Amino acid sequence: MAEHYYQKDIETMPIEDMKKLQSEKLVKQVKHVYENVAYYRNLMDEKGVKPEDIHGIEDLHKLPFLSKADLRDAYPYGLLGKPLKECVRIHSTSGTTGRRVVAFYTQHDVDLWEDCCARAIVAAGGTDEDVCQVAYGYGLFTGGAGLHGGSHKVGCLTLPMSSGNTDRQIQFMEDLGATILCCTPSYAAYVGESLKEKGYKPEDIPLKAGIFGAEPWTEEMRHQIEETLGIKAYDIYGLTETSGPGVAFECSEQTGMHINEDHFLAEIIDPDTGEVLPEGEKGELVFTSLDKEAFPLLRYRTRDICVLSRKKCSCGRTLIKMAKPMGRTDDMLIIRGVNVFPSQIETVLLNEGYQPNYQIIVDRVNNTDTFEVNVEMNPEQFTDKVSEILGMERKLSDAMKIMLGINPKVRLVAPKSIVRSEGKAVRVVDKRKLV
Ligand code: DLL
Repeated sequence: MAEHYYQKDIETMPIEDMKKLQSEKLVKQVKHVYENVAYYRNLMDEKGVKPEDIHGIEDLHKLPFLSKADLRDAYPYGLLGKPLKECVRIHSTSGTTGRRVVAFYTQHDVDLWEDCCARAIVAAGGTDEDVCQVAYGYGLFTGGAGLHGGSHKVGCLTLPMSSGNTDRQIQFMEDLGATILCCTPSYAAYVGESLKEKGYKPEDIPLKAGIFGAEPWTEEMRHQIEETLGIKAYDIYGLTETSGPGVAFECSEQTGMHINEDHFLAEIIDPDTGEVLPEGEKGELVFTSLDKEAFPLLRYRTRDICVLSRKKCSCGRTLIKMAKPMGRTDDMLIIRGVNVFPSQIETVLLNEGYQPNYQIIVDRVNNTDTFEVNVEMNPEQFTDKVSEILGMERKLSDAMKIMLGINPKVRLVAPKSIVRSEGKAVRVVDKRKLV
């Protein structure tokens, strides 16, 4: 199959030209941020760096990092690069005020984000002849809106399904002839299993490709999804802080994701020292958004562990590639595509009058994440009446759903029954083998 591109000039640009473009954009962006974002200006002043010190990407290392802690300090408007009047959208991750990321977009930012997603769809073989079923969540989560916008740009007939209601997904898929499915890999696997259970064979549905991301997934899972759905499964990466999906996307070679480096400049650093590591070394992925206006994060530490590679790609794209993320430097879990921090569970427990004695147990059964939280009752809460316990469990699970966006199965256990560890408490038992 001949390779197609959404923005060929950019996607196949000679590397030296790309570096020149990045340098020009970086100089402008640093000036924009220094002049408009007091929070980052202070960080630059503290480090003794002025916009005039940044002549190109070779000076990137002089700039200070931003981390999730900075997002917390600056919440909600402290990192805004444009007046709110010029912003047209927000997206957000779940969480308490401290953990919640609220990203702002101008129309220009939405446009460039949708271009990135359009590049991913075209790289997966999408054209204006395709029917693109978007089964990522719509709403504050970036998955639905991002792929939806990209699908429009490519000119696909877009099915804005959002996540869940698998019977309806399958019915639309069949009746409207969806050819591209966009959702989390675990949901794709679940849809595949459901189709199989209903007696469908891969050739009974016209799907040809899937664009799956937002959570870690293995090569084994890719093969399984490709087999059950009869498609080619492409990875897509992104995070709310940088816009959402489409920061990087897979091509036909399926050996890592091309980073849209005309918009997002990537570095790998040693997470302990902050030192920039040479290409090919494993470390923390850091992104600088080169032309976003409203939420222009410079040197943002993603906490994702990754490797970059400039090896020539058979698809003809020259954009640098990132490997599948290989873990995180913090304790964030991704459960059914939703980011979960143990501290969020702790906050709910304290709000609901429990002690923070709990254990999170995550597993993957039939390609779907299971999510259980065992919580100790206080001696004064202790009861052996089953109906009371069930009511208390439901109340806690509902409170967690409000905080996280997903419902864990909460199990109340007797006081002092969760094993105490002598060192760090073992808060999370993750039985999935994702990397
Ligand atoms: O997950 C954006 C997204 C939506 C990406 C749809 C792809 C598809 P957040 O909820 O902010 O944004 O979560 C970002 O998810 O730092 C990674 O740890 C993880 N992640 C995202 N894509 C992948 C992937 C969206 N393809 C966090 N493989 C990131 C592994 C991924 N991890």
